[in-house]
Amino acid sequence: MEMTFRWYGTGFDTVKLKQIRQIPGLTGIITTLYDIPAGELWPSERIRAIKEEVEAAGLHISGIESVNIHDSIKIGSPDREQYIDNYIETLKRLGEEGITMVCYNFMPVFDWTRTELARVRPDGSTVLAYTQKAVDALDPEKMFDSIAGDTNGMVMPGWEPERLAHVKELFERYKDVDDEKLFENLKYFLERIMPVCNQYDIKMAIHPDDPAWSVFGLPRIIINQENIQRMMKMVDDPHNGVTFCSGSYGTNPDNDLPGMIRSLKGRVHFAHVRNLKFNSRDDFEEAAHLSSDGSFDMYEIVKALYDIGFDGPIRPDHGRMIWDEVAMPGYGLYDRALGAAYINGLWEAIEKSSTRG
Ligand SMILES: [Mn+2]
Repeated sequence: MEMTFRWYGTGFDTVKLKQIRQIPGLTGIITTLYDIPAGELWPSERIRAIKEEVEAAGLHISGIESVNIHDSIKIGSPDREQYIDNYIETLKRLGEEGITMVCYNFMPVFDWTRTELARVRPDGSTVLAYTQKAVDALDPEKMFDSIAGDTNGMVMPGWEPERLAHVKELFERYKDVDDEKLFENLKYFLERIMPVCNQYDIKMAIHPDDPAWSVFGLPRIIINQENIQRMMKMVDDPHNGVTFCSGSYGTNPDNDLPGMIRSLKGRVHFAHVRNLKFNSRDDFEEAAHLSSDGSFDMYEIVKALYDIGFDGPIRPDHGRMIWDEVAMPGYGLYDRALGAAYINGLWEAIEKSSTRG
């Protein structure tokens, strides 16, 4: 594995590359062109510029999170062709710059969903949290307004105000899209992009839906082992792979996280490792990465990645807001740096105990 860190780019992220460079054992950056709307072509010069900026800081780009998928591709409307063509051309331009891991998701309308962005934990840190009750009581059109006040002035990934101004129309466009249709549209998209992925050896890594069930009646398919195996088989190419995100699959306590990882040997191209604390089945909050702070056995998760020979980028995921940091919720420097150090420690211990017998 290679330890990496998500960075939104100069002007969008409060964290600086020179700070990331000082996290021990961390060499890779996961980034994106944050201001380019889903569906638009990525300019080659912008790709080159961000690559040079990252390399000038003594790091390198290990992958993109994300190249977002236009709603027309997920809905399967006739205008999807132009957006798929753009996607293919963007992948080609990334491949030409030697960037060969691309994370994306296939969630309708909303990206990840949380009902609180700053729940206070007993130690005074604040975290993202989810309560089903709050979602059930909410009008989806108000979802954006309900969290907008908590973002520390930052635009949250997947929650761009321009797009969400049209939530009502979007819901209307998705009204005939059920799970089967969404699978079909995903298959169509993957089949169209596989040739360019093979040409440049680009590994596509689908991010799970978060939370891993339907919200607001919208279909959600990347939620469990059965569905993800169906997806791997329907386009059976090693370039069709996954981002294994423990915090997203783990929102459903029925998901056996280490077992899922083992079932995906050879198809895990990117790993997000984080912990959640369940207060009840319908209420969870994000925790420190350490096993004892949450509900997951982080050792077993990292061990499963080690055992399948995972050699892709791994990153700490959402961190708590600690030490008075002001940053995009989940994406401060301090707690994610602690997370990276902890995962590195687990990995070293697992590796040494395996090889020293
Ligand atoms: Mn994730």
